[in-house]
Amino acid sequence: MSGQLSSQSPGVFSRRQASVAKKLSGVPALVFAGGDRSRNYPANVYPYRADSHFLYLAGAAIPDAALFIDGDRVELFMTPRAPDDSLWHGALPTFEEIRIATGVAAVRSDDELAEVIAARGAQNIATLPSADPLTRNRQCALLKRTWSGATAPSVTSLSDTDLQLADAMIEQRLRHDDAAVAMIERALEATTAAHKAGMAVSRAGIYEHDVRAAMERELTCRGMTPAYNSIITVHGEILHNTSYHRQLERHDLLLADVGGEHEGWASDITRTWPVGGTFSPTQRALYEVVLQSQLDAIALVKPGVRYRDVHLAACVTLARGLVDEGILHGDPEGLVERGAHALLFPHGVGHVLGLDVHDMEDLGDRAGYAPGRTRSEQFGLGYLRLDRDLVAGMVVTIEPGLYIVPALLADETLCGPFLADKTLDRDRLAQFDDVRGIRIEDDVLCTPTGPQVLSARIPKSVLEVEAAVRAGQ
Ligand SMILES: [Mn+2]
Repeated sequence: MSGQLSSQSPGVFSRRQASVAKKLSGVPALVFAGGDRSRNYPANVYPYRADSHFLYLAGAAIPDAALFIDGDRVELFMTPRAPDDSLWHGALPTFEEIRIATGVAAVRSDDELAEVIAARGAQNIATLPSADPLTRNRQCALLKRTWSGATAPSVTSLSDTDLQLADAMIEQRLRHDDAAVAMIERALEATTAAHKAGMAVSRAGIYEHDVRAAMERELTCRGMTPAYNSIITVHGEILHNTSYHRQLERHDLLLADVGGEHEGWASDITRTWPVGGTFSPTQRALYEVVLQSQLDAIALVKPGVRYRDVHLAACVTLARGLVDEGILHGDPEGLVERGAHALLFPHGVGHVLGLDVHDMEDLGDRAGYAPGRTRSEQFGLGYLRLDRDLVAGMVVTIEPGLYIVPALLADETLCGPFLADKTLDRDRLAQFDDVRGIRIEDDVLCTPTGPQVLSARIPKSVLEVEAAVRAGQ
């Protein structure tokens, strides 16, 4: 983020603080910002990114700061400036400037934090384990906890008061306020430019990293960073492919999953386009199958609808398309019940989006799954990250895909039953050998009247995508 403080009105943060404080009903809570992390030696650090719960409540990127919520009073504790700080970092905001921008009652030196904790009793204070191991050690020391290990402890190891804080944050952050939606929309303006630039620059002979440079340039020149490691690859069937060394060929499809982050708020968009500017008949056929699946899923987004049903609807449309193409045989609903579609569409249709790309995944399925709901054990459905009933103000991604993964299709355990009864026609599938991976992803706001596609300006139909690629050739 630009500077340490948010560009948003302080009222945004004081309202959020008051709302979370109310949900805590008097339980004191500490929310840590997290610290710098070293890349290789202590003075060479990764770009600083504050913890998302802290950013949500304070909008400020201040390493090692902590918010203390006690009743309806919220204070911010941070390291006081040293005289030589301005030598390395320039002029920094004063405590009073930070107090005003973050909407808190007071900003205090973190020298005083131990005393404040002692006064309330460390065991009475709710907190959430930081994703940053150094901060977690500090939390443990200050609050007399025993979390250990390299990764954040699972929510099952949290105390009842910690869980009360977790649930307050979940309830608050699942339903975005207008300020949050505005920030996601800002991020999407840059992301829209990035995808158009990526399409326009694509041609045979250049490399994946050339497309990456063109796309991330659009984020950088708007003062943003990528919200996650960009995926830009002609091997879209490798779901988390973050290598960029391959050369583009004329008949390749290029899959780009790239989203900008604005003051911590994320966007998350995938498009797939033909490097040469024209889909082949086989590429086009499967692209249309994924697109129809995505459109059918988006149309279902409205309050009260169970997200798992959105996922299953996307699966049924996809299975129907694959039946029409002769790749699967059977009735689409039955195919989805048996999980046959998952051989080609193995992941969930999306997730919640906010400050985190997978919002609040630091809290595990407690955020993504409604109480009483748990992950399916079926291959495919088990990867679904969200199983809640949608509410107005939620932003979800809708991102079905189709992947031809040789290792999955050769796996006897997964494919055996579908080959034995001729559900899957591998010979027919082999005719689509110029397709490896296709995914189409939009960010969708759930409104009282239905879906609002926040990323609607990014080319998506076959004709729009082809025109956007050809525009640069
Ligand atoms: Mn996504």
